Amino acid sequence: MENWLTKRANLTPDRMAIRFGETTLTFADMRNRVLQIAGQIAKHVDDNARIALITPNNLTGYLMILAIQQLDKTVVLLNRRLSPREMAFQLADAAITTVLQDDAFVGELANVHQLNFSAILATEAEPITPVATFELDKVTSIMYTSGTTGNPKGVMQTFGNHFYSAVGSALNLGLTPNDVWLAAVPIFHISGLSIMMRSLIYGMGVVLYERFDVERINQELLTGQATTISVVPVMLKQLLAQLPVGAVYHERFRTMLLGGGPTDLTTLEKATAAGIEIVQSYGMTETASQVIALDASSATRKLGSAGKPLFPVEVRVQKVNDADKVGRIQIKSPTLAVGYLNRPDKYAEAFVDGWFDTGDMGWLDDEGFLYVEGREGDMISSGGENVFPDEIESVYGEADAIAQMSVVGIPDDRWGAVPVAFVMFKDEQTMDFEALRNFGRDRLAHYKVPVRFFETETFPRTASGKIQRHKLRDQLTTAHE
Ligand code: S0N
Ligand code: AMP
Ligand code: MG
Ligand code: MG
Repeated sequence: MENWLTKRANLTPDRMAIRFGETTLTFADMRNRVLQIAGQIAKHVDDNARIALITPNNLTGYLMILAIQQLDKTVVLLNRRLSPREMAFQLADAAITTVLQDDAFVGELANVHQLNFSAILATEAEPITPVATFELDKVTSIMYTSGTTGNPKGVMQTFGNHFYSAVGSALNLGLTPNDVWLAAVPIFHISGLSIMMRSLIYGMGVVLYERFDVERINQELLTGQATTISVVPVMLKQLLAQLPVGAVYHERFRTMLLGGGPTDLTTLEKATAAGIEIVQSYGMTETASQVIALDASSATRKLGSAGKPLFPVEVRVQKVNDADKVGRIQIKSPTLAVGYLNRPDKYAEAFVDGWFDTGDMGWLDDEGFLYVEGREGDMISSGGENVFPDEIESVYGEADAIAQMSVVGIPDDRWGAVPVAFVMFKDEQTMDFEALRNFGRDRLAHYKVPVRFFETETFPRTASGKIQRHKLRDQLTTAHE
């Protein structure tokens, strides 16, 4: 396909492309800014450079992603909340040479050239020829995803993945020339990057938010400045909690796309009263965003369901026994990432008879609606960020005083769920709360650090010796800190 930015700037040059704070760019403006930045980046990197980006949702970071595309390079998007040590693994795994970073990022990263945005923007641009075509099989973005075991894996997303994802979304949600999508979900996650790609493909405006500023975002939606917003469940709850009594979102507002987890009846009813149509969805980094969606009209009748597969997508549930209700959720979709970087073995293992196994469990009702019943490995979703107990336990296993740790998720008013830890110390050794907390915060993204630690002398185990996390969770009422 022709370069999407070139194509878009030719088709609808005067349409709004992005608003960030006080700045608004049309698609023609955006192309000019992006080509300028691409020329500035080119001055600093050679043809063999492998680029990663660390940025919050700001205009420069957004344009940087588009500029890297213009240079025909793949971008590795780092979760800005990761610890430097977690980033170091991803940088080494992806053989990154150059990190383009927002000036607010202060971490020192070994073996890479760190370039601040301000330094790039102060450079005299080199003339560049933007790439002519966006080949659908070209890997354009890589995002790391953690799993139950082993190191995080780099998910390789192609232009074709993003294209089919945008088309599948539009065929479900519809599309009007006045659509504007508010992006407060991170552009380093597929929730946010997919909005950027839809914008180019649809010719749709984006309103970009750096912080999840609940009050201002509600104002945008009450006054119809955006027609669509992507949220995770905790964002939806906060928006509703801070809505003035009786306030109703503007009639131009069409859809709130909810991903990352389901919602409950009370929240749905509150949303309906505020004129908010919620489209619940299921998707993952590997599927380049939503692949299953539930319209607002079926939300009450199919409470707890994530919906039906989008037009380009097929879903099946693979059960161990025919009599089982729940099985493994498996997907076929042109949006499916083409591999895990350097891990063809892990990618191959994820397929069963040509179906991609998501690692999630669920069931299909007789009308084909999918219900997600949780994920293997007791994954915790804290504010839409995935937390894997095994990963936390393994990092704390490096502490001298710790003999054994087991992490479970507990409900939390602010984040939906948070990790807590049961810890067994070695003889005569111990660590207090501060020491345990700091040990984690030095090594892990802060949202992964257990919020409470319970000392224990034994762990409930299966006959084969595996710790039974569900029993630990049940014990929480009797445990002491
Ligand atoms: C909820 C968010 C916005 C909270 O961030 P906020 O309020 O900006 O926090 P900060 O000011 O940065 O930090 C303040 C303190 O809070 C801690 N903290 C931040 N986030 C979390 C968290 N999630 N859990 C626990 N603690 C957190 C900070 O660490 C800080 O504390 P200190 O100072 O001690 O460090 C933010 O978390 C957020 O943006 N969450 C959403 C992430 C997300 O988008 N997840 C989805 C990932 N999945 C996918 O992308 C696939 C599904 C998908 O594509 C999709 C998903 C949703 C909607 C649509 C789609 C789609 O299909 O298109
Ligand atoms: P990520 O790996 O960050 O892309 O997050 C994707 C994971 O979030 C999925 O594999 C699921 O475990 C979870 N998830 C996404 N959507 C839903 C949903 N609607 N209900 C339950 N879990 C979900
Ligand atoms: Mg350095
Ligand atoms: Mg994942």
